[in-house]
Amino acid sequence: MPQKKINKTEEYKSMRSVVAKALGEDTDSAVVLETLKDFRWHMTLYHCAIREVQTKFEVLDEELSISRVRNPIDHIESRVKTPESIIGKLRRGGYEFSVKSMTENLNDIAGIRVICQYVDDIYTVADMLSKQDDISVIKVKDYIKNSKPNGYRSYHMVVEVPVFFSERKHYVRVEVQFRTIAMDFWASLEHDIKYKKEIPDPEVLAKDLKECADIAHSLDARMQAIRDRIL
Ligand code: 0O2
Repeated sequence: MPQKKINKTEEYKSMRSVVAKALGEDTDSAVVLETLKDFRWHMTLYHCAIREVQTKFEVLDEELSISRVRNPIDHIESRVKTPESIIGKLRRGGYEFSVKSMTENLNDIAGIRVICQYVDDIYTVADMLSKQDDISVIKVKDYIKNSKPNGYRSYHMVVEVPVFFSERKHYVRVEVQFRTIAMDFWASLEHDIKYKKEIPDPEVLAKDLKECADIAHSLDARMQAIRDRIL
């Protein structure tokens, strides 16, 4: 999920046509312009919320690097979902497209991925974040303890964080995915394959991927055990 520099004019034009299409209206219609204004404001909120949560992780990583003499977080990635992807996910869930519907029904418009070295680091960092008094944990899905049938492992947390503006503060939801390097390696390949149209022998591939997920899981466990022996 690397953040890339975006041309603001191009971004505005593209957002306007995507919103108009979703509403079934002309790009100049009043309802499109009004929705667009609100939509853009919310996108700003999501970007700001990501910055706040990312800073929290960077601070925790610094703190733990002193007490543990190593950094538990390998790296952090983030992204705000694109308008197309927001509209697509609302449709798939059977929801209408409106700014209210998107803020109420989607938890992962702002997403942060925290890649840790070891499984224990995931639980330590997640626990430290959830104890911060300006963070509310909305939902947790532990796909490490309960992996998905395809082999997917990750620890998902939806948090709500306050974003302060001059007039008032806004509470914004951010989805955090915690993974080890091995889990992330697997998930990236599986994600790429999911979007491929023509896959030869899909059953064989799914079986191979599941086996790789189990190997990655056992590698994580062994690496953790070695690490624990030398501490
Ligand atoms: P993308 O392109 O990564 O953004 P929720 O409404 O939160 O309860 P949801 O959204 O299905 O339900 O949440 P869940 O199950 O926590 O999974 C959301 C995200 O986790 C996905 O986002 C993926 O990023 C990741 N994920 C979940 N399952 C898998 C999987 O089997 N393989 C891989 N590679 N990633 C997975 P998106 O929006 O689907 O995709």
